[in-house]
Amino acid sequence: MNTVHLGIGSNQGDRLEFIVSSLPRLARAGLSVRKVSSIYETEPVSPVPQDPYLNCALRAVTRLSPREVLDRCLAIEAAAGRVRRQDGESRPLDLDILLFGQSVITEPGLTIPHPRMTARRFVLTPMAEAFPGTRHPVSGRSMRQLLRECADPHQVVLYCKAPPLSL
Ligand code: PH2
Ligand code: MG
Ligand code: MG
Repeated sequence: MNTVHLGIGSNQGDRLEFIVSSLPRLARAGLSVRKVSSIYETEPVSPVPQDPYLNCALRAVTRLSPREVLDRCLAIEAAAGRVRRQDGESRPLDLDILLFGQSVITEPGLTIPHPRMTARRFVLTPMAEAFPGTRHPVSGRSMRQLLRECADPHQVVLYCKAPPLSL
């Protein structure tokens, strides 16, 4: 079994519902969700104006490979009505692989750890809350340390407690 950390985001439609309903879908896809952070409302990090996001992070265990996890995340995003036109645009659901154990992977379409996670407060705040001691495999720094060192000025505010894990 491998441990995977995902970041979840939504800034379209019923954001909370998109996030909460992705949890049983992940479970059915072979990702056994063990812990979910609180949900935060976050200022969009984007060159074009867009609506605020809800973001959270979770830990799951899985027998799937990193590529299989990616494919299943993309399928769940598509089922939520996500249409990919360009990078960084608004989306009902975004499921990003942040960490896959201590693996470092650079393949077409699949970069782990997520290349922008250490620069983003909307990723590090939920990660540091739920998984403070988890270490980044390249820098060796914990999520707590990375958040303390993060210079991202975009606002991140607690929105609601972790959704219940009825699995
Ligand atoms: N995702 C992006 C781009 N910008 N900003 C916030 N606040 N939250 C996100 O999840 C997010 C973003 C691309 O995936
Ligand atoms: Mg993303
Ligand atoms: Mg994504």
